[in-house]
Parts: sequence; structure tokens; C-alpha cells
Amino acid sequence: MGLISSKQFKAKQAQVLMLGLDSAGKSTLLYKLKFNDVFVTLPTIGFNVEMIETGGSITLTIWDVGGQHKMRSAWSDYLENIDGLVYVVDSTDKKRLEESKKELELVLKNEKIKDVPVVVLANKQDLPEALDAVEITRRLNMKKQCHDRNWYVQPCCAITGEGLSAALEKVTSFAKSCMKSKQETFTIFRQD
Ligand code: G3D
Ligand code: MG
Repeated sequence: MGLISSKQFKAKQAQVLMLGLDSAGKSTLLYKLKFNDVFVTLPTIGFNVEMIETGGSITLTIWDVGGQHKMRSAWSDYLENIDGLVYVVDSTDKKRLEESKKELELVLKNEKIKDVPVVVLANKQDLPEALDAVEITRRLNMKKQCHDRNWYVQPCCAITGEGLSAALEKVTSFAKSCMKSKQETFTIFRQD
């Protein structure tokens, strides 16, 4: 028997994990999504979590986990039973894009999130030096890294909210199909 009970499958709650290097804009994004407002953020020690209504049939529980170097070893503790990964990059931070790519690579290697869809948020598009979604896709080597799962790169700005409704739509539709395929696997599992 699997570890996940059938009761959990019935709940219309998707668990979404938000990762990315420190200062990418994760906490700003979370609060913009939740309150449609911009707050002064402090470096996140541990995690923030908010429930976001999508206006549809599911609610997203979004976990924003601190991205400072010392926090990254804890990322794998949050990978259990998630329905979507949101990976945030600061599109202006060209120096750290390689580091960001390596961290994503490490996360994607983890068996716990095999098949889990990924939405990359190419944040800080309000700044003139921001790389566009095509360039972020290339620098993160998304086609290769995510060849075995659903993925999408959405340009956005956490301050103005631009791109966030499209991002939310994508995360929601990916999370729904992830939950559905878990449900199907579980049903087959029970019939055996
Ligand atoms: P983190 O949670 O990923 O560590 P934060 O990142 O949400 O704390 O944001 C880090 C800094 O980036 C904050 O500025 C925040 O205001 C800024 N930021 C986040 N998103 C955007 C964006 O889309 N555009 C711009 N221009 N800035 C953004 P401070 O100055 O407080 O460090
Ligand atoms: Mg933070």
C-alpha cells in the first residue's frame, strides 16, 4: 500500500513548493499572490506558507522555503508529496544564474519529485537588464533538465504583479494533472 491515503486524494488542495536562490523574489511573490500587495521582506529563515485561492476547484498551498546557501540542504525535506514546483529566478542576476541552474539540477534529481511539473518564474522583468524567458530557458537548460516532466517558463514581476495570473493558471493546471495521475496510480495500486 502506498503512504498516501485515499482521503488525501479527495481533498482539492495542491501542495506547491517554491524554491530559488535567496533574493530571487520568492517571498515578495508569495505575498503579492496572497494579498495583491508588496511588503518589505526579510531573508526567509525556515519557510513561509500561504493558501492561495485559484477561483477554481482547487486551492494551492504554497511553501516558500529560504534560499540562502545554508538553507538549501533543507530543500529536500520539503519535496515529499508535492504537486508542483515553482522555481524563481532573478532574471537580472546574470552572475548567479549558473548557480541557480545547478541548484535546480540537484532538486530535479531527487526521486521524491520524479514527474512533478515545474514552473520557472523569470522574475524582476520590470528591470531593464532582465533576461527574457527565452534566455532564462536556455541558461537553465530547461529542455534537457525537464525532458521527462511538464514545465513552463513564465516571465513576471512580483512588484507590479505582471505575469502572475498566467503563472497561477499554469501552476494550477499542472498541479491538477499531477494530482490526477497520482490518483490514477493509486487506483491501479489498490486494484492489484
Ligand atoms: P527571496 O524571498 O527570494 O529571498 P525577496 O526574495 O522576496 O525577499 O526579495 C528580495 C529583493 O528583491 C527585495 O528587495 C524585493 O523587493 C526585490 N524584488 C522581488 N521581486 C522583485 C521584482 O519583480 N522586481 C524588482 N525590481 N524587485 C523585486 P530588497 O531591496 O528589500 O532586498
Ligand atoms: Mg524569502
